[in-house]
Amino acid sequence: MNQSRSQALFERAQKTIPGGVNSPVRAFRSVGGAPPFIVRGEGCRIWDADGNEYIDYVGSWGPLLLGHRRPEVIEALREVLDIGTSFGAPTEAEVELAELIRESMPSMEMTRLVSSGTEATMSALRVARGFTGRDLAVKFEGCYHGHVDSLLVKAGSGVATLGIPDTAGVPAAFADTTIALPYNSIDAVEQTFRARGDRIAAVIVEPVAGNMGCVPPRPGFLECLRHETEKRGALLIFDEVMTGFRLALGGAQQLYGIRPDLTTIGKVIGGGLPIAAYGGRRDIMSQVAPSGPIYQAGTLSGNPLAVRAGIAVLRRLRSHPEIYDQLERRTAQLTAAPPAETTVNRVGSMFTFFFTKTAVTDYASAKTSDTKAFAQFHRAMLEQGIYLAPSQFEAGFVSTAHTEQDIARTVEAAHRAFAAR
Ligand code: HOZ
Repeated sequence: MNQSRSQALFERAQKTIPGGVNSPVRAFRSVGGAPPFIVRGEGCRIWDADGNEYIDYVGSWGPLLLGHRRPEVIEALREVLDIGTSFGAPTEAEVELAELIRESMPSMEMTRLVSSGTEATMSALRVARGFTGRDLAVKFEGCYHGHVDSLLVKAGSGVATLGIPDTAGVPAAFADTTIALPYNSIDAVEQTFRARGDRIAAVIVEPVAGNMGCVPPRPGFLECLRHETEKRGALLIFDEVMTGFRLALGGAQQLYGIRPDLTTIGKVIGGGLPIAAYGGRRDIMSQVAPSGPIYQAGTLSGNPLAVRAGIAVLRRLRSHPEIYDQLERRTAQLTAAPPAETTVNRVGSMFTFFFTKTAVTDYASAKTSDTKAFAQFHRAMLEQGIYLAPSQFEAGFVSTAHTEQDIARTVEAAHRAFAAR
């Protein structure tokens, strides 16, 4: 496989960009080699600077549920280019998007648009603290909620991939406001609420974890979070940046029938443009400035390009509910026959092959994976034109653009890659 152009670009990039990338997870550190520098995408395919073609299961780390260059999204963007790309003033499209979000995810009675998932979780947490007058937040080990200072404690995603124990630059006082518990541990949650329930502002959780690989909630776990928070006057925040509109139109909260107080969304809602949002109960969101005292702002919040892309995606999803059955079938086909030495986790169109025989239910069990074996598998897949997230601690994503043939080709490649190890 020729990667000479990507190699050269990576070397050049490292002179002016830390690690040569604008987000650590892109660096291929845990699998080795230079990351392919991407020049183009179409449907479920991407091409790199050396002309290599890949079937893409990263999908820009989740946003591309409808694939690259979905015609409705491109058309919406073209329309915006004719009228102006940023005003820093309200537009009708923002109202339409907030209404579409509320219709799709009824717990989001009010929504504030922001530009990234990190902004959404940071803001939701601030709102929870402002609303409850309490400081502590419960999060779960291996979950990742963006690079919010206090939420980088025991975080998944790039923090897990790079094995960074305590992120430099996070003041101890901030980290001390976070209680990190094992994912799926009902006992730990109950015990923590018994001991400190009156000081906890919020529990923030990925209702299906995607940042330690894909880890579903065990039966009763989300229900326990709902029950304990309600009983103790804390807020339940579902971080649905990854799962929102992906697992169902109404996200994981629809799938599992739990109504959180606040929700963060991102990724799919932008169809590949930078947008995210937080929202939830009207009485809570009414406390956000200018209607209330909790301040949060953003020059590019509600940016017209991103908003119109979001409207195009939501309209498509709302008018084609069969999309979710298709995603379910395709991803089931992809994960149907995992080799004996792996454990596969899947929820809807999110999946991970863990290189361990242990059932993966939390961060500790995810870490039993043989990451060297994963790296070999990853390289073998890349060389066969299959582009997977370059880390054991990330989820894979199937899009509506993946055909049965694409999946069959991927399964064959996976069998060869497993056999070659
Ligand atoms: N949540 C994404 C990966 N798990 C973020 C992508 C990034 O960090 O660049």
